[in-house]
Amino acid sequence: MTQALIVIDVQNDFCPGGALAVPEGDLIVPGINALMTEFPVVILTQDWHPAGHSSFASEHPGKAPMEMTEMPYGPQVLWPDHCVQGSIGAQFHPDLTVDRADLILRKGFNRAIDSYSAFFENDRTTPTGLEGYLRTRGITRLTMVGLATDFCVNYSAVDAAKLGFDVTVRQDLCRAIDFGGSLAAAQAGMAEAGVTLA
Ligand code: VGL
Ligand code: ZN
Repeated sequence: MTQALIVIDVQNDFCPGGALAVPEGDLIVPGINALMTEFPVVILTQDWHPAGHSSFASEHPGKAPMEMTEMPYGPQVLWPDHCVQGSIGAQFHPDLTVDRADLILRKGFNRAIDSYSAFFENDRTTPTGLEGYLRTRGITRLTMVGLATDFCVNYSAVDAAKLGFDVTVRQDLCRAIDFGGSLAAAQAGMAEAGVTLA
């Protein structure tokens, strides 16, 4: 039974000073680096949007960041422009140990569909390929850390649990955006899906 550590979106734009800064997002970096040494497999995810991505409020006249819109696939939060492909903001936090990663999985590159989860885009059907990668390597247990607890960590953890993986989220090594009760809702949703909240 092989275990993997999945480090979600520890990128400059999600850290203080970034375009979509998560409070204390940078504080988890040393602990994540330390935890990497305990896992045989480390996977990093990277939010990786083309300029003009449909999740950016700037693409929706009259809309401001953190407002909702209706996409063909359902309701979608509109975000400030962030993690644009090739930008400094899309790079990993400079102190994150990236050399330990076997795989760097990019997501959100489809202009028309956002992708919070490392497994499926926000239409909930388009796969990223991560499930196949994990299964073909015989990986059954996942520990997740990173940013943000209530969006990309939450969606990734719930999808993984629904796919049958044994999932633990280390909340001490995550930080949340937490607006409109999103953190409490995410915690309830993860628990309901069978995710272990540690
Ligand atoms: C994320 C909002 C938009 C995340 C990514 O990594 O949690 N949140 N894109
Ligand atoms: Zn994004």
